[in-house]
Amino acid sequence: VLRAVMFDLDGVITDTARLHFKAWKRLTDEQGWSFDEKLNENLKGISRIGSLEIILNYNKVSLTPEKKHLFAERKNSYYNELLVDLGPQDILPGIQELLMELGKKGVKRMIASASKNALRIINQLQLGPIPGPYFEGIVDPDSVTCGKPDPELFLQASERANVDPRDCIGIEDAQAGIDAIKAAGMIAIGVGQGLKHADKTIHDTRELSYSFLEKVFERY
Ligand code: G16
Ligand code: MG
Repeated sequence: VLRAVMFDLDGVITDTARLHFKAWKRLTDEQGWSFDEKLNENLKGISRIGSLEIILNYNKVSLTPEKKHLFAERKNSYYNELLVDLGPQDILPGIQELLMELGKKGVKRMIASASKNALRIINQLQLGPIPGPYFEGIVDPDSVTCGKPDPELFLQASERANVDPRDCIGIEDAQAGIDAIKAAGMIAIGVGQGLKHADKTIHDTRELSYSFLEKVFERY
């Protein structure tokens, strides 16, 4: 039976991908590195430092670990400036209703995000505290050695929820995330286009509901 749902944050609960894009764009413009929306797609679900490495590779730039750390920090300060205006109006449609419905049905709700800003974002969206009315738990990305597409983040989420991965659905907007969910042995729902290996793909978060998730779960 369906006992827990693992939520990705960026792209599923709120659309912060555009803010990540703006922050990376500011940094890369300053440095004269190329960066565009297409490359940004490859950064979805990837850690901050991993994202920087993808950008550096693309530009054939090599840096010392210290420099990398510095640039990653700078991107994060730009990103944090953009987060100031984020509020409940930025929760993607249908998500709050889904969270409430799952809570009533006794299905656990976990956050499985690669973002170190996840708690701040959840609080700004007024979906906190954790544990609280909307979420039972969250994985600390600092405690994860291998990021998405490795299953570790999702496996930690199921451990924390004390639920077998086979009784979980993961919801993701990134290919790395879908791959991570499948590697964890969970059912994967993809939000967006061109996602491979998802058990079900939707175009809009409005399509999500308890009965929809149950149907997807029963089918697999
Ligand atoms: C998110 C984004 C990624 C971002 C990563 C780390 O993951 O999709 O683009 O690079 O978090 O974010 P931060 O710099 O805030 O630690 P997710 O897993 O929520 O989609
Ligand atoms: Mg995401």
